[in-house]
Amino acid sequence: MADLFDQMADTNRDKQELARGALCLPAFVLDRAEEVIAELEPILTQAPLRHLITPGGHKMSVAMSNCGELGWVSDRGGYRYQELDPLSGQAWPAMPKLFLDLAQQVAQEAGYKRFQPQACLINQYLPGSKMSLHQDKDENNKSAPIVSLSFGINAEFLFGGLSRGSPTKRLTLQHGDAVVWGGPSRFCFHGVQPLKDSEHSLLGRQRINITFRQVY
Ligand code: MD3
Ligand code: FE
Repeated sequence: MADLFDQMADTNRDKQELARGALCLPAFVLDRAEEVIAELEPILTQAPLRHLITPGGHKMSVAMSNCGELGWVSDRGGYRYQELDPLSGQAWPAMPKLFLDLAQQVAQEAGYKRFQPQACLINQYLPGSKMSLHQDKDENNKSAPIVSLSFGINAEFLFGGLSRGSPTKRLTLQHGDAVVWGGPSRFCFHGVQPLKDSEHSLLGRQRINITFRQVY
């Protein structure tokens, strides 16, 4: 029963600065969610979601794919951005204009006027999937922000400071939420708690997070 409330878009949450440079825009892309989800279908047919292997040899519980000129990948050799999907040997699917428009609108809200992401990483969480505390450091451009859009069931997001041991704060990311991570927050440690089972009316029992990255 709680699920029915969980998946309801809570549009009364306020825009808030989570940390210096980190702006949360609740429900900012809610009215475009169905279009975003429709755009994902052909992308994920061409470049299917897959569980990448970390450099340490662990299989990630989050399934990933990409669209755009560059895609983020991980294997025994390390983390990197590359032009070709290692599964197909082909270029990643193009980034839909809608995705770029939304990412730039979100960045603009936080004062970034020239956000030009080359990569869009698509993360799929099923119940139990998690992402351990980490920093995003694989982008050559260290001044551009990262924009994140969440869809489907709620996630408990954790973010800390610039060292792994800094205290962490929690935030529920809901369907349609946007967050921009720039300035001093760009290198904050962050992660996602194991996804609690629930059901969303558009996406079923999953969460999709898409992040936009200006690699160079
Ligand atoms: C804070 N993804 O793909 S999105 C990732 O929900 C990643 O799938 C999470 O962390 C997810 O690397 C979190 C929000 C996010 C994205 C990038 C950040 C928060 C961030 C970069 C710096 C600080
Ligand atoms: Fe991250």
